[in-house]
Amino acid sequence: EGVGVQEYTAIKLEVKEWAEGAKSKVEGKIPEGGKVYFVPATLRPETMYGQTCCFVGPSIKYGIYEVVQGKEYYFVSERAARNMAFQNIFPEWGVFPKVAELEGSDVIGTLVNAPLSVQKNGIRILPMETVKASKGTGVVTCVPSDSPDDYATIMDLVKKAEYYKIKKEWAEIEILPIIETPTYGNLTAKYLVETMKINSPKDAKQLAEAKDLAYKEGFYKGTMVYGEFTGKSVEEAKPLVRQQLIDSGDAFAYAE
Ligand code: A2H
Repeated sequence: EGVGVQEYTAIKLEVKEWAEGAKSKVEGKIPEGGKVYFVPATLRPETMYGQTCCFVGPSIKYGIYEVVQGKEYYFVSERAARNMAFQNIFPEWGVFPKVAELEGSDVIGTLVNAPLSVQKNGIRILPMETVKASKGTGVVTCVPSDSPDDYATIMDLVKKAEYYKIKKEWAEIEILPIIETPTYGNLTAKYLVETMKINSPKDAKQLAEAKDLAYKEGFYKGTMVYGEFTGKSVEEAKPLVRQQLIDSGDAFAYAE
């Protein structure tokens, strides 16, 4: 990854209903009125309108960490919680109080509210086997219009819903065009995955190439076709959407 600092936007997806497998591990750990958020780290805040689900690594260990006593809790990897504790995200420098421990597989099916997403009834937590424990928060929000990894994972989840023990309709959600690009149209990820004949989310080499193409085309040539900044270039819209999410309390800056 080189020597640079990666400036992520950490998005707060509030839990509305825990999956069965999570209930016993969360029960009694969060006081009445306490809110728990799944916190994906993204480099593409301007795409958040198109969130259709949120991914965790099924065998990754996560914690629920107390950020505001009795009130606000984040579901992230321990590594991310530690980093956040040195970025003034927790009240006490270097301290990240853990109230519960879960595996990704425990939370599959949990219903969360995703800021800006057109899915106003919420989106589901789903498994993504290629999530890296060593990057970001270990939580990845899914935008299948613009992320080839997300698109390939969704196609696989829909195809093998039974194997993944999920409801097909949790994954099979209409894909919203957010960004128009001259070369790939308005569903960049779908276009690239199909034309490059990527058949699996584990097709790492081709997905890395697709990700690179999608990112460059989107950032330098993309125009917003959804939301408040429709008509603006992605380059212009990105910091505006990010600031809006931060100002509304739905996101915060996270670096590593
Ligand atoms: B991005 P970089 Cl629309 N494991 O957000 C695997 N992938 C992870 C991750 C982890 N632990 N943490 C974050 N990511 C994903 C949106 C998006 C993203 C779009 C298009 C491209 C894209 C919606 N998913 O990423 O290695 C997150 O997905 C491709 C650049 O730090 C995050 O941004 O450069 C991105 O990878 C961070 O990747």
